[in-house]
Amino acid sequence: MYLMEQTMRWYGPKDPVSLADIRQAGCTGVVTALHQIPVGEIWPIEEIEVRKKEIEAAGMTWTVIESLPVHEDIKKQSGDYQQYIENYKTSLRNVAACGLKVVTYNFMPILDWVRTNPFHTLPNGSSALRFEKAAFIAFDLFLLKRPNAEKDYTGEEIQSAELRLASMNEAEKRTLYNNLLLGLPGSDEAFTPEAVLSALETYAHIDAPRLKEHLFHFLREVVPVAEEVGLKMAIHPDDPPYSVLGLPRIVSTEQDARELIDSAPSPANGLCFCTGSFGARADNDLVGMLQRLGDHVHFLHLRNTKRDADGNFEEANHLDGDTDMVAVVKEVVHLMNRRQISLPMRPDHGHQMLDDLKKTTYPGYSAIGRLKGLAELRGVERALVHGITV
Ligand code: DNO
Repeated sequence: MYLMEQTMRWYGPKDPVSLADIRQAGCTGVVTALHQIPVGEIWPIEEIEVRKKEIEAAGMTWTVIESLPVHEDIKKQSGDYQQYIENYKTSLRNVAACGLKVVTYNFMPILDWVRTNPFHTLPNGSSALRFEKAAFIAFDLFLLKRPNAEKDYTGEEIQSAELRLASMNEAEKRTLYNNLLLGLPGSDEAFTPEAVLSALETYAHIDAPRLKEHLFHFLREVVPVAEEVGLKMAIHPDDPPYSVLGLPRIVSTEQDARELIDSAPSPANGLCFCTGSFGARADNDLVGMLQRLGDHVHFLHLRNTKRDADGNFEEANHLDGDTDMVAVVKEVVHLMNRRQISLPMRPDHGHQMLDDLKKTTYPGYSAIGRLKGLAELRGVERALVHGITV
């Protein structure tokens, strides 16, 4: 029987969650990146080796790279994008030379994941990441003041956003602002409003079909290199899986995933199957996606979300929420045993709870909540493998 390889994300030596913590959680693998290298620059073999040895000295292996980020110029096909693609290829060759196997990346313009509140207190006192639609629209229209933003919303949505803004005091507005401009995970930088507006402006002429063409071009360039050196590319879906701030988002549905795989057919061209991101859309059938696209799944992010009728969602316990996680894990077990491989998984995010409520960690990446999620997920898997499906 093939079981999932248990891993956790580690943000490197500055992460308050240590490699020893990750090992004690029961992980054999670590998911990390060379966060110190500016996006677009080549990852040198020496630095990859240093990080790899550090993880091995802690008794684990560096299983997956998350992320080898794609430079904005590649997404826009502007500036030096051809050079950045060449650099990307060199980095792929370097990580493969060091024995790494899976590379996660995303193609979301400017912003990665977006939440309105990374510290939403749940009834039991723990805290979860939450996306509140009215607050997000209030931010877009009245705090960021994105030109023409009102065209992206219905009259009803604008009205709810006005009411939501009126309910906030100045401190709450500032907090909302800062939450939304937290920046990419792994970076401490926040974007200034001017920087966001001018970055958004650079995408004014890029709609979804055009961004797809840019992604497909990138894949046609890098996938053959990945295949040659024995790497699997795993694209992370959009989070949330729809357009934000007027930006196109093109990895949100099964159709999107199918198109990107077909654009550069190869076993090396695949997905990071993030149940939390795909699952935030009611029209994504996660089990069906695993059945139909399973050969291209190279890495799993297991996480659950709970949506409501107003378009809000929050991160639920790993086994609760809208995704039937037991059904997903069952399908993953079938998939791994059909393919005769063990897929790396990580419990994606976790509630901030217990002692972690006093600590500052990367939002979503405290130790105890992730450990709880991991323990529940491996329990489900073990029970399924033993044929106990009460
Ligand atoms: C959020 C993460 C994402 C992911 C990137 C991959 O918690 O799942 O930030 O790492 O999108 O490139």
